[in-house]
Amino acid sequence: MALRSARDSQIFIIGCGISGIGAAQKLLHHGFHNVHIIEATARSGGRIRTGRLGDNIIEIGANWIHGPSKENPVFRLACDYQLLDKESMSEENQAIDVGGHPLFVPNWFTSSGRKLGLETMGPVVEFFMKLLERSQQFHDSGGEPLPSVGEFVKAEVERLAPEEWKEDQTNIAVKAAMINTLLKLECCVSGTHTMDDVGLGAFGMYKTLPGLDCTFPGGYEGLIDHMMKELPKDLVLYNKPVKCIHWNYTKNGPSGTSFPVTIECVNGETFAADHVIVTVPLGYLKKHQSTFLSPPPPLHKLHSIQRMGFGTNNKIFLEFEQPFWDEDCELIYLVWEDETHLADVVSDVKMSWIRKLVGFTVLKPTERYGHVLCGWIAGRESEHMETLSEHEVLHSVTQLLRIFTGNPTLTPRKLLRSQWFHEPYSCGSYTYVAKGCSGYDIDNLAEPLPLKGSNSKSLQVLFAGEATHRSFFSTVHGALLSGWREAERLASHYTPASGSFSSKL
Ligand code: 6YU
Repeated sequence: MALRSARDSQIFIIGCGISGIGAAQKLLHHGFHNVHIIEATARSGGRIRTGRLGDNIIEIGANWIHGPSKENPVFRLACDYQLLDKESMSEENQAIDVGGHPLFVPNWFTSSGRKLGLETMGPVVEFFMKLLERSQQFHDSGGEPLPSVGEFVKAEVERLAPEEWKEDQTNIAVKAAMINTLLKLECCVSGTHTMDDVGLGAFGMYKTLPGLDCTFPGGYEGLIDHMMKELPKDLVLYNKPVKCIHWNYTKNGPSGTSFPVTIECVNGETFAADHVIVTVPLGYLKKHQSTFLSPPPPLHKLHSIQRMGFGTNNKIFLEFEQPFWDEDCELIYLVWEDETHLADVVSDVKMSWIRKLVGFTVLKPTERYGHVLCGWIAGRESEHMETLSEHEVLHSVTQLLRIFTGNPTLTPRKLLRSQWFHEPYSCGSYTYVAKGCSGYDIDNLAEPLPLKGSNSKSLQVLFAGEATHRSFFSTVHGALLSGWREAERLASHYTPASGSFSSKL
């Protein structure tokens, strides 16, 4: 019987996003030395991607550290690597708790070229935020009255608005249109086509951490660069899309060793492994569910892959000569005054996709960025936008802004947009808990193969990535923690007491 040390185990990680990099770091730390990452593209970072618009650094993928405080591992790493400015690291900043909705200073523009004042929008935003808070509470209390967040919010607006808005009967139609804008914004936050697809009972599963969301002055990818510097140079095999993971498939290696997993790449190369940690996005798994694993995963895992939500949220960056927004403005909302019927989707995606572009965040500080806006658009309208040329998108956005500002000559200088749905190794932006799903679906996604109780060698295929984190799905810190979790799972499998293992195990 050939004996190998646990530390000799051949471990492959599929995907060089932050979860894969985190898993590799932890495994090396535990003394495993045959660790490799196989990455489909030519770069590390996955959905953390920093780009440029002229001289400006822009984030094409992840933007903020959500909840930058001690409990957030991304914040801790960013502090260790000295990647944040002083204000973001201050105790004061860490103590602010906004429950995942930072209070940006807004400007509200409407489709008749009006700017709405605080007296109109303030109470509507407050009303809407209370409904969102109530939506989150069903996770603890149960008994949700409707299946989705969208249906609940719309029903409650219908029920409560007459009383809520009775003091100020002016602008009633605009207030309903503002609710639609806020729903469209939530589609961007949740990464979904419509809030009607987001499960009400599971909405509160997502947990926020204290700390006022902050950005990386030098770009999010700086974090990846620093993490990569701590890994051996030849650890990542780039440009090798994995086609299929054959598990429960014993292959004999040199000197009598046997491996239960074979990784087959698109280029025909194969790699024999004891363990594989899969970190590919849920969108990719959904698209390739029938071919990525052989044999296919058990039905309950497959059903959870199918049921869980993975949507698109894209950004459209615009640079201007001069700002048309107030100096202190951090977020621009667009309100279509004719959208008085409560809905967060457009009726004709091809003709009216631009209506889903909910607004813009203003890149700050101005001394660093000049006058750059980041537009947000989610859902199938966003996926359609990706199919248009940059010129067509620029034309539509320019027309839109001319209408909303009432300035017929307003012209952005430059545009750059993301296309996450058509990225072949992402197939969308991030995970949400869809209608009918619960925490068990996330547990099913994260469950290693073969299942417990099987006679085959255990922990052949493990699953990490943001979609597998029960309370921090859709975030960078959730992804990192999931990579660490799976590395720890392997490390504790080989406890010091069983420091060696046989090929029979
Ligand atoms: C965050 C933020 N943020 C905006 C946008 C996007 C995302 N996120 P990766 O995909 O990184 O890595 C997998 C690798 O696998 C990759 O390199 C592939 O090439 C490779 N691969 C795939 N197939 C392969 C194959 N066959 N073979 C080999 N390799 C293969 N998160 O914390 N702050 O501001 C944002 C945002 C536009 C697209 C974000 C944000 C999400 C993160 O980017 C994402 O979770 C992690 O980077 C994923 O890392 P990973 O390693 O798992 O995968 C109530 C409630 C609401 C719930 N949601 C509220 C939270 C809001 C989240 N908001 C995000 C918002 C923005 C703006």
